[in-house]
Formats: sequence, structure tokens, C-alpha cells
Amino acid sequence: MLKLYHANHSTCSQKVRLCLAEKDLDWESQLVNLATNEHLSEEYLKLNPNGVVPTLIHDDGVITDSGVICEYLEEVFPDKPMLPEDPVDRAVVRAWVRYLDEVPTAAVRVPSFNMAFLPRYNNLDDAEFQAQQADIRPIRKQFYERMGRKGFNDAEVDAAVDQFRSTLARMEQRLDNLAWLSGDVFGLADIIALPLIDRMDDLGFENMWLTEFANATDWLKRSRDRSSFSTAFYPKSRLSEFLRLSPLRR
Ligand SMILES: N[C@@H](CCC(=O)N[C@@H](CS)C(=O)NCC(=O)O)C(=O)O
Repeated sequence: MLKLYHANHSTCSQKVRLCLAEKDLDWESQLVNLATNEHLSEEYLKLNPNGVVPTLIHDDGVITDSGVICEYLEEVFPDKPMLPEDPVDRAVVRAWVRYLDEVPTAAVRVPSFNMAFLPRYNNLDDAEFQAQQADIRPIRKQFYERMGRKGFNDAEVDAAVDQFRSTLARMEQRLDNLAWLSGDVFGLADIIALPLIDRMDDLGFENMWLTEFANATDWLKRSRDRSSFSTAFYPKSRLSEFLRLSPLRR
């Protein structure tokens, strides 16, 4: 029995939903409302002490972190493999997953918050905003403090866009002679990358790859043509479908 604590629009949740769909697994959905800080409730923190989604429950096991959850699913449900057979090739895909977690996953948060989530904090005064960050966010206190109620500054936005561009450049090179980031078969690295590129697309950044990165553009189209995409990105799971996006402040 698989139960996923997740949020419709969360890129990390989308990664796990893609993996579940690729592996044709049935799962129970438990939505966590990020707007009301349900992920910071005492009850949820017992499952995921980092106070973030997603969390997977498998029988009595609690598994956190989207990349770890996907690797867990790969181990426990090895049919339809998401990693190549050769150990060196597997290591390369795992290195891609680490890179995608460290660089573009973090970068994508900056325009996402500036363009979509800031209005959540508009009605708070400084003290109320501070109170929300100080004790209750186990791993994101400094992130929210840097954002403040006015959003990330230009230097942070520029750095994030630059990191995203370097990700596209890396993808472009890898896709020069491979069908997928994970090798010959769509796999873990593709699963982790897809929600990030889709988010940037949803925020209106598609010109970044349409003009410069033909391989990445083609990869995105082929990834979206897979049935797992429509399963994982069901209606209202993209920000533009339910939030009014602000222009990127610069
Ligand atoms: N490394 C974690 C990061 C999870 C994460 O940051 N989740 C976001 C949604 S994509 C979240 O829960 N954010 C809560 C917040 O900003 O307070 C993973 O991959 O699962």
C-alpha cells in the first residue's frame, strides 16, 4: 500500500507522481495544503521533520525526499527500470539527480516565489512574517528571510536564471547523442528534470530554450508526450492554472 503526501503544484511532488506513473503503481493521495502551512503542523512534522512535501508511506515505512523516494520505488518495484543496467551508467544518472537537486531545483524556487507565492505574505506585517519563519520552518527559515515580503532581489533572480541556463546547456550537450538524460531509456534523471523545466515554462521562460537549446526543446516535447506526464500533471497542477502570476520583478 502506497500513500503519498503531496501538493498538486509542488515540483518535488510532481517528480514522485511521474515516477509512480512510469512504474504504473497505484497509490493513495493525501494532499497537503502548503498555503495554510499544513506541512508545518506537528502531525506532518512527525512524518517529515524537514516540513516539506512529498512524503511516501509504504506499508509501515516513511520515506522522504523526492529523489530518495524515486530511488526507493526503483529498488522495491524494479519492473520498468528507471536506472540503466551498467553500474557506471547508473552512477552517471545518480550524479545527474544530485546536480538537478542542488542547482536547478533550488534556482526554480526563486522565480516561483517572486511570481506566484508572494501574495500569500502581502497581508502579513513584518512581525507576523518573521514569526512564520523563525521557529516553524525546519529547513527553509533563511530562504524565506532572504525572500522577505518584497521578494528576492535582482541579484538573486539573475543568479537563479543563470543557474537555470547552465542546466539547459548541460542538458543540451548530454542530449546531443542520447535520447534521454538517463540514457537510451526515459528514467530517473528525466523524471527529476521534467517538473523543473515545466515550471519554468509555466512561468513564461520558454524562450530560454526555444531559441538556444534545440535538444532540450525536443526532449521536453517527447517527455510531455508520455502518458506519465498527463497522469502526474493533472488539471490544476500548474501554477498558472490557479494563481495569478506577477511579472518577474527586476
Ligand atoms: N529535497 C526535498 C525538497 C522538498 C521541497 O522543497 N518541497 C517544497 C515543495 S516543491 C515544499 O514543501 N516547500 C514548503 C515550503 O516552502 O514551506 C525533496 O526533493 O523532496
